[in-house]
Amino acid sequence: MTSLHYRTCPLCEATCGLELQIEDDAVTRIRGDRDDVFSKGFLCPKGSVLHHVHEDPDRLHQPLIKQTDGTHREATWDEAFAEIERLLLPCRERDGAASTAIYIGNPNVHGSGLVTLQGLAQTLATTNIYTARSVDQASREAANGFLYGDPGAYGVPDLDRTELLVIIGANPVASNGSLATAPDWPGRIDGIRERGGHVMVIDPRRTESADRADEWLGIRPGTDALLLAALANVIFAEGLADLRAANEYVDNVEAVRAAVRPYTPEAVAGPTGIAAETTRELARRIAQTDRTALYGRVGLHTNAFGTISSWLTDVVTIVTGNLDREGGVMFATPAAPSLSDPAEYPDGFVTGRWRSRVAGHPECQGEFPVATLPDEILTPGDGQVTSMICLAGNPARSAPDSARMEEALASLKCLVAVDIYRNETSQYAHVILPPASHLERSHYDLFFYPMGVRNIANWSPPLFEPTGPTEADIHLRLTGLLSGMGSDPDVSFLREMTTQLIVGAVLPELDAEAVAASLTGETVFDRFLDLMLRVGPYGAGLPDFGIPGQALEGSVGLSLEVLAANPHGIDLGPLEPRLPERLGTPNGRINLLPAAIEADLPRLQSLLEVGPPEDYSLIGRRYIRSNNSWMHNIRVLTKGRNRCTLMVHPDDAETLGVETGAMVSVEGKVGSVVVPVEVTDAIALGVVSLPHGYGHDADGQTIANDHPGVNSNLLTDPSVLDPVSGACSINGIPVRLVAQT
Ligand SMILES: Nc1nc2c(c(=O)[nH]1)N[C@H]1C(S)=C(S)[C@@H](COP(=O)(O)OP(=O)(O)OC[C@H]3O[C@@H](n4cnc5c(=O)[nH]c(N)nc54)[C@H](O)[C@@H]3O)O[C@H]1N2
Ligand SMILES: Nc1nc2c(c(=O)[nH]1)N[C@H]1C(S)=C(S)[C@@H](COP(=O)(O)OP(=O)(O)OC[C@H]3O[C@@H](n4cnc5c(=O)[nH]c(N)nc54)[C@H](O)[C@@H]3O)O[C@H]1N2
Ligand code: SF4
Ligand SMILES: [Mo]
Repeated sequence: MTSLHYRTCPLCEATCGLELQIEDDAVTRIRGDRDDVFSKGFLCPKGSVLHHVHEDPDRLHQPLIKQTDGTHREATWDEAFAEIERLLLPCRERDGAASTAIYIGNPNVHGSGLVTLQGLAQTLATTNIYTARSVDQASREAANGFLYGDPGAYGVPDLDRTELLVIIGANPVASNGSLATAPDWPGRIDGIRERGGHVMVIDPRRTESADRADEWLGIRPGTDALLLAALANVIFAEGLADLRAANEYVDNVEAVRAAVRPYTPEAVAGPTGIAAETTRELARRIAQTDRTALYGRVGLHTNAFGTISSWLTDVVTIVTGNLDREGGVMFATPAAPSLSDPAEYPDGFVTGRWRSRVAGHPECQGEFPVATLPDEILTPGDGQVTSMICLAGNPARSAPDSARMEEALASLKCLVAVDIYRNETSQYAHVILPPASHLERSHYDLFFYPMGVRNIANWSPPLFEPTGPTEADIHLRLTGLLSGMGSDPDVSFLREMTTQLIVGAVLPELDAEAVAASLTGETVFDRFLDLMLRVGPYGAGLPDFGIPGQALEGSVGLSLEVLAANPHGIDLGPLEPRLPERLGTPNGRINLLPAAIEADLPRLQSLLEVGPPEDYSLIGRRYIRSNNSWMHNIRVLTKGRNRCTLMVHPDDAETLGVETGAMVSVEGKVGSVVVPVEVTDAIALGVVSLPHGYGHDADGQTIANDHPGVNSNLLTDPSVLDPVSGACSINGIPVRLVAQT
C-alpha cells in the first residue's frame, strides 16, 4: 500500500516541507511538499535522502559499552544505564558535581530533546556547560543581549521585501541559511534581483552565493569589524544617518559617531584589502536605498571580533533606519515564544558572572567556550573535569585543536555519548546511547521559527513508531539516574513531573497538575509545545483555566491539535514591527554603545595597525551535500569528486609550484594536515579554504571511513577567541603551505 506523509525536514534551519511516499512501511521517495506554506516544494539534496539516515546500516540501534580492550560491544539499555551508574556516580561523588561537563551539539536545536536536555543540564549542577554555540553564534547572541536585552532577539533580514541585501560571511546558497530561517534562499535571492533590488556578498571566497548575487567583495579574513566601522563612519561623516522610528527608543548615538571616527575608509583599506572608494560607495548605497538588510553569519561571527562585528552590523542597520522596518532587519513573532528568558538578566544582559577554572574565560549565557574544554579536562586540581555527557555532538571534529581535544576525551573517567552513530568523539565513550531516528519522532522548529523571515507554525507527527527510547526519554532516564533514582527510574513519572514543572514555570498561578493533564501530545516536547502555542500570540488559550485565546483572522487559535490538522503548516503572515515592545533591556530602550562593547573597542584599534600577512589565511567552507561532521555516511551525498580539498588562488599556486591534485602540507600553530590542492580563482589571493567536519578516522561509519578527508580543526588555535562571548576563531587562521614532493 502506498501512502503520502508530510513533515518538516529536521536537518538544517531552512525548515523545508517534505512529502514522503511510504510503501509497505518503507520510505520509497522524498520530494519537496509543494503545498508547504513556507517552502512551496523547495528542498535540497540532504532532505531528499533523510530516509537514508533512518535506514543506514551503520546507524546504532542498541547502546554500546566500552570493553577493557578499548573496543565497543552492543549492550541492552539496562546494561548501558547500569554501566553509567557504575562509572559516572563515583566520579561525581569523588570529584564534585562541577567535575561533570556537558557538551550540547548542533542537532539538539533541531530535535525533540530541546526541553528535556535543559532539565538534564540543571540536574548536573555543573558550571562546565559547553555547546556548539561557541564555535558558532555566541557573539551574535551576546550582541543581541547587549543591544536588545535578550540574547534570543535575533534580527533577521526581511528577505522578501528588501531592496538591498548585504551578505557578510555567509553562504546561504550552500548552507540554506542560518539564524534567518527561510526555505529556498536561492529563490529568495533571485526574487530580490527580479524585483530590481541588489544583492552583494562580502566574503574572501567567491562562493555559490556570490555567484548568484550582483556583486562580490573579497575581504581579508577577520577584518569585517573594520569595514563595518568604516561604513558607519561614512554614514555619519556624510550626514546620511537617519534613524527614522528608532529615534524614539535608541540612546547614545553620538557616542557611536565618536567611536567610529578613527575608522575612515582610508584607514581600513590596508587591513581589509578593500579600496576606500568601494567602502564609501557601499556606505552610500546602504544609506540611500530605501529598504536595506545586512546579514552576517559564520564568517562574521566566529572570529576574535565577533561581538563587535555583530554590534556594528546592527549599528549600520539602526543608523540607516532599517531596524524593525519592512524590507530591513526585523524580529519574528513566533507562535511558540522563544526559549530564552530576559528575566534572567534583571539588570541588563551581562557575561562573566563566573569564570572558567583554568584559563579564566568569562561565561556567556552560562557557558564556557568549547575551546577551553581540554584545559578543564587535562589540568589537575580542584574542579577538574573527569566525566562528561556529550549530546548529539562531535567536539573531536567541530572544536579547535582536535589533537588536544582527543587527548582530553581519551583521558575521561566516564564519557557518555548520546548519538545515532559512533563518531570521532564517541569512539572514546564508555557508553553510547542511540536515540530513535529523525522519522520516529515528532518535529516542530521551536528554535528556528523565532528567527523566521515569515511567521510560520508547522508540526509533524512521528512517521514510524520508535523502536527504542526517544532522545527525550534518554535525557529523562539520565536525569533520574543523576537524581539518585537508580539506573532504571520510572520514566513515565519523570515525563509527568517535567511537564508539571514546565507548566508551573509558565503559569505559576494555576494548578500545574490540572493544566498538564489538559494538554495534548504524547511526549514532553509536544505537551510543552501545546502549552506554548496556547498561551502564545496566536494561541487558543486555556479557556478551562480562564486564559483567553487570541482571535486569529478567519481561523481558530493555535494549539497542537490545530497544527496536527494542518500538515502543510500555517502561515501567520509577514514580519511585523515589534519595537520597542520586544526589547528586554531594563529601561525598555536600546543603548547603541553598550558598556561591554565600549570597553572592548580599544582592541579593534590594534587591528588597524596589522601589516600585510606573512602567512596564508585559512577559512572554512560548507557544501550543500554535507552537514557539519556527519551525513558523510550517506552514499548519494558523498559520491563523486573529493570535496575535502584546499582551495588555492592560481597566483598562489604558481608561487608554490603546485597544480590541482598536488599534495600540500598546511601548517598552523597547533597542528598540520596534508591535503590535495584545488586551484581556483574563486578565492582571494593569500587566502586558502578547507571544509570542516572531515577526518573520519574512527571506525563506525563505513562510507565515511572510506573517504575520510582531513580534519581542518587540527589547525584551529583555541587561544584565539572573542573575549566577550567566547566565540572561537575558526576562520582566518594563519597557516604556512609546504608543497609535498
Ligand atoms: N573549522 C570549523 N569548525 C566548525 C565550523 C566551521 O565552520 N569551521 N562550524 C561550527 C558550527 S557552526 C557548528 S554548529 C559545529 C557543529 O558541531 P557539533 O554540534 O559538535 O557536531 P556535528 O558535526 O553537528 O555532529 C553532530 C552529531 O550528532 C549526531 N546526530 C545527528 N542527529 C542526531 C539526533 O537527532 N540525535 C542525536 N543524539 N544525535 C544526532 C551525528 O551523528 C553527529 O555525530 O561545528 C563547528 N565547527
Ligand atoms: N549544507 C550544509 N548546510 C549547513 C551546514 C552544513 O554543514 N552543510 N551547517 C549548518 C550550520 S550548523 C550553520 S551554523 C550554518 C552556517 O551557515 P553559513 O554561515 O551561511 O555557512 P558557511 O559556509 O560557514 O559561510 C561562512 C562564509 O563566511 C566566509 N568567511 C570566512 N571567513 C570570513 C571573514 O573573515 N569575513 C567574511 N566576510 N567572510 C568570511 C566563508 O568563505 C563562507 O563563505 O549552515 C547550516 N547549514
Ligand atoms: S535545505 Fe535544509 S531543511 Fe531544506 S531539505 Fe535541505 S537540509 Fe532539509
Ligand atoms: Mo552551526
